[in-house]
Amino acid sequence: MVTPRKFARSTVLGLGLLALALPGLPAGAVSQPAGPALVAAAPAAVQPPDIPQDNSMAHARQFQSIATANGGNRAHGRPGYRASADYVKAKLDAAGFTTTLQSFSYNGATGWNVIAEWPHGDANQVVFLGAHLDGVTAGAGINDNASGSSSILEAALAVSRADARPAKRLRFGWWGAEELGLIGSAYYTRTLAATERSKIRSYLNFDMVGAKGTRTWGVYTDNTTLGNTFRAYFSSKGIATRGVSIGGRSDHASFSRYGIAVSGIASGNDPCYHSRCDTITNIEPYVMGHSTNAAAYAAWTLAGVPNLVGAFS
Ligand code: DPN
Ligand code: ZN
Repeated sequence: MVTPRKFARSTVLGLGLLALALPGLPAGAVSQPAGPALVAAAPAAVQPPDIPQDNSMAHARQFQSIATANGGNRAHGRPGYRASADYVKAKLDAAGFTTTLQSFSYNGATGWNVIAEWPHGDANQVVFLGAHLDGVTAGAGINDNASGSSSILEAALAVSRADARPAKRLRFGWWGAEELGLIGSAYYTRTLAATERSKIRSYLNFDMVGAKGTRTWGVYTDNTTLGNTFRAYFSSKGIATRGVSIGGRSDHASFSRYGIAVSGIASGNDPCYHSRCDTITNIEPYVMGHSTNAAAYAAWTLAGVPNLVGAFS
């Protein structure tokens, strides 16, 4: 069966030939399989991939397994945190990212940020996506925040699968010790040279993006232009959004304090917030799928990935 994803690669001419070749259908019956790329020639601008829901769910299941195998949590200074960082770094290394495990010290324990850069595009213009990788000690921390960690991990892996050649530089960050006061992200921005900080054009935050039952997404109110990028994704899917103000409660604040433009998305109500029941059943594939594709859409759009054939695999 030909999938809509395959159609997205085809030119209008290609579609016509395909229609003629399809057997068992009356003339004229083959018109428009779903998708705007089919009604017109492919847009010259960007076209991000369509990432299956299960891709980011598979990472979330791994984080659940890591918690289960390490005393039930993935908190700062606990073995489940380091195992989470190792999982993320291994995936990114295998995908061709330039990765760094950045250590810091807090509360008598070593914490870790994982930073991954896609080594293409203008290094003077960085588009940054981030998520905190730690959880509270009460549970596995799956919506908070295996959801965001898995979404941006899968968006990064999609960049690699597409072998994308963006105009700007894509960098991803997984922050340690967010739950103790944005410790890892604050360490990263504080210790970055001012000249390097000034290259960061935008920072997008993904914290609690998988909550079961979410049907409208929150878009951070911090920056209208960046927020519009997320709104464009969701409106293209017929999904409503609302503005949310996270203030200083998550890692985008470690960037906005230096004047960097920030935004982000959040899922809906989470009754298991910071609780033992924030497990794999607290998130939902549908929600993870859209949060992941919203992250990929923002990465593609803001970094300017050209719409080349082969960019969809
Ligand atoms: N995820 C919350 C935390 O890390 O404790 C912060 C937060 C609240 C983020 C509300 C998004 C929305
Ligand atoms: Zn969080």
